[in-house]
Amino acid sequence: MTIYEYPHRRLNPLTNEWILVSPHRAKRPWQGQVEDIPDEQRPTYDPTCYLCPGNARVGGVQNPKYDGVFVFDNDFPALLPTLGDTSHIDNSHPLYQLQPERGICRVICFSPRHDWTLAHMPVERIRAVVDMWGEQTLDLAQNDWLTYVQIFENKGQAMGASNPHPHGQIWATERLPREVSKEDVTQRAYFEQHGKTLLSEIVEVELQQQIRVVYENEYWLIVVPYWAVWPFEVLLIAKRAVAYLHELTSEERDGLATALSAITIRYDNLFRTMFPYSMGFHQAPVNSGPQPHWHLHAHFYPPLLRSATIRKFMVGYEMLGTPQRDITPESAAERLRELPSERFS
Ligand code: H2U
Ligand code: ZN
Repeated sequence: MTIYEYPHRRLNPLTNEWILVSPHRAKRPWQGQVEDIPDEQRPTYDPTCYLCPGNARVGGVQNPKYDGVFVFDNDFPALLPTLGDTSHIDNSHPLYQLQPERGICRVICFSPRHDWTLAHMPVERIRAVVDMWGEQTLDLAQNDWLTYVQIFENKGQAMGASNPHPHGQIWATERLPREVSKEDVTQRAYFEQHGKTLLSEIVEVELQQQIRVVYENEYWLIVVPYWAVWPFEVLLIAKRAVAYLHELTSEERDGLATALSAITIRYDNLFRTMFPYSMGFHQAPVNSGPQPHWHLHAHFYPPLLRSATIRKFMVGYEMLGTPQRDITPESAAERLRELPSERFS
């Protein structure tokens, strides 16, 4: 057996953290039953949904009868743009440190159609979402005290989404979030040493090796990263080393919409279900000077392992030791790559 079939560690160069791969465990009999859970039947409009056009939200504000993409300030924001009374802050003990954190939280409805997800949406409609993500980044960056615009989507109950209506969130913060901060350090170090972005090198190697490629078009590459933790985790990388969503050309935006459609459809086809995940973009910090080391990408973290109902839990050793996976990233990529490009129905 080669080392690829033996327990080994792999380095995530974006976070500089190791993960554990235990490929031999995947030899446990693959129950493999693809549970055929029929698509949950949802109406195109749900009068009780707080995100559907024309409906009242929890706080009482009424949504407009929007037709495309609709953004509003989160009625229950995790961050506030104003600073509270900071006079009681006592950071005199080095082990008890506190920083006030300001921010702005928004919700973005991808479509008026209650029954759709990105996997159902026509590419032109996804393109409108891509445009809005860019617009929101620029708009939020007008606040010079914000340094980061985090765009993300929680999809499906398994990932804690509060509502099936297709939507995502945007949290913009005064400081860099933890994951972004790790990627900032590693990408900067790589750029300083090699004069090109870390992810341009990854794109080059992945295109050469092909074994982890799930999908590719002229402008975007989707791979199961070498260091993936979640069974069907993917990384969506811009082929050009662009730093921000709003810097994408029109062709790159179309390419991104097509790539998002391609991966979400394959995900749904994998277990013939509305495939849950958390996804989000990592773009460069805003209001922070030139960022030549930053390379735009998105992470998809889906929890499912073997079927629509069997998920991977990040517990035990993962919480206390190191994240671990059974099936190799290469075999996950192969399965995803071979799925049909049209959504099952
Ligand atoms: P999630 O499904 O990812 O939790 O996102 C839904 C967000 O929508 C959540 O942050 C907000 C919640 O605070 N929300 C409103 O702002 N208004 C509402 O009427 C319902 C939900
Ligand atoms: Zn709805």
